[in-house]
Amino acid sequence: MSDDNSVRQPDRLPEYQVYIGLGANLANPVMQLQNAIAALHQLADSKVVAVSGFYGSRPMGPQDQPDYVNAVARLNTRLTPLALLDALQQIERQQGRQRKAERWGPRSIDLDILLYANHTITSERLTVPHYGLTQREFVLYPLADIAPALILPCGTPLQALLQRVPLNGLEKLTETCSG
Ligand code: ROI
Repeated sequence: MSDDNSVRQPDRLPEYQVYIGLGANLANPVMQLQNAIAALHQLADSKVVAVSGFYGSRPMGPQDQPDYVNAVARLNTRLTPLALLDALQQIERQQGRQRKAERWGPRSIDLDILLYANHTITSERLTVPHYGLTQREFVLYPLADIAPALILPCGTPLQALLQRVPLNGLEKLTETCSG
């Protein structure tokens, strides 16, 4: 019996552009980010197309923890938002991330979906754009490295947010890398 092509689901989802925030402040944070980027390069149905510079940042939240290293990566992906979230959480687990009771405590690696194309997602597991995106210098400045002309889904230009959010000691450690 031959397959009925007319009822098949499309083999491939459309490709979307997504931005992933990376942060770490334990167990050699620079290496944690490098390992996470290497893991992003291995993600199914996805391609890393740009990575911002690495930035040293002061901890947001409890101050009795080490400074962070932060960066942002741009991916083209055919993974759905939840499939992407699952994949990111798997990378976090592989890198020894332990979820502790303390909400804003130190972490070996944090991978957040900042933006998923122009979509707005509000579900139990996922809020996109990421709720901290508009206020966090350690997200906005790395994002501007690789997407200076970005307009958020709400219509606000990234450049307008940068005007409002001071550097707060943010320090560029390495250069941006594209391709
Ligand atoms: N603070 C900084 N500077 N960078 C982070 O990535 C970061 N991540 C967090 C909290 C604990 C909110 N603070 C942070 O999850």
